[in-house]
Amino acid sequence: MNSMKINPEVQQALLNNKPVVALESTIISHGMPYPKNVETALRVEQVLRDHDVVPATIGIIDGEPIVGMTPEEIELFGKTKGIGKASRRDLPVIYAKKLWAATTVASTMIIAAQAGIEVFVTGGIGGVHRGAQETMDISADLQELAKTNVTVICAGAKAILDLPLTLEYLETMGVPVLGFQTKELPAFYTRHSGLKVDYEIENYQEAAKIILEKRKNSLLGGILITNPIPEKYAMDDNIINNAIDKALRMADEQGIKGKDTTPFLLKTIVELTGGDSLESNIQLVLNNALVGAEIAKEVCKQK
Ligand code: PSU
Ligand code: MN
Repeated sequence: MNSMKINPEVQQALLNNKPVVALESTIISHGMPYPKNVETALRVEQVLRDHDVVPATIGIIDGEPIVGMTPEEIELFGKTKGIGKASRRDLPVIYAKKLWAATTVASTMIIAAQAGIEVFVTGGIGGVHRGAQETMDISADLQELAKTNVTVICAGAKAILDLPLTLEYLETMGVPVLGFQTKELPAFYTRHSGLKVDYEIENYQEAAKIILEKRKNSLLGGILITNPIPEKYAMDDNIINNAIDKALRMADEQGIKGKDTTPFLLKTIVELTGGDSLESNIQLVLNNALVGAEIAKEVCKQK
């Protein structure tokens, strides 16, 4: 296999069954504007450290996966224009051409699993896009959850996606969708989608038990744990839904397609909400880090 650069602190933790949480870099390079992207990435790492968990931000530099980027590398990923967005299909090309690339949920899962990291914290996952009946735009994140052994903690999926179809797809793919202290699938910027998750989990211990049962019984694939944004940071339903509808119309008019769709929608929604959606986005990621840290610790404890 390709060589991989595992940060010594991460390596040490993994060897000693100490908790490590993986973090993605597409959220840095393509999910938020500079400098908030870098600030947020470093704050998320600090939340993990404050809970005695080692952060491992993942990205690709000169064709080599980095597991545990340095603050300097995070800064570069946040401000350098032209860093690509690599999902599963891009990896062999990025490796062969020795390119830099930010990793999506799918490719971060692949690299995390290769490094031996079970828990991965992010904001939102990709899913089935609205209109996918025509466009076939379904994020590779969903297929990855079906086959790669990593638990992803997110704030649900954004309403830029078709949430009912995203849940159907995950069901077909055999991915457990769990609600952390909720029965309802959270919708990223808001706590409510009107859709049910498969199961509610009540605490960290229960989450770790489910993860370990899945591994013990060789039930391949990921687990999706959805954690609602704290009420005080949630957006007003009308405001966010209007912004989402408008952003979707703009994407359509401007012919935005493929891997550009998600970054375009996120950026446009930030503009349309005067930055409010960015603040919600930051807060929900920090909140996911809290929950992810405790779950990672429980997994180590119960192992
Ligand atoms: N959702 C967000 N912020 C993000 C992404 C999703 O709120 O930055 C990124 C993640 O890296 C995710 C990717 O894996 O977008 C999905 O892109 P696509 O829909 O092209 O698969
Ligand atoms: Mn897509």
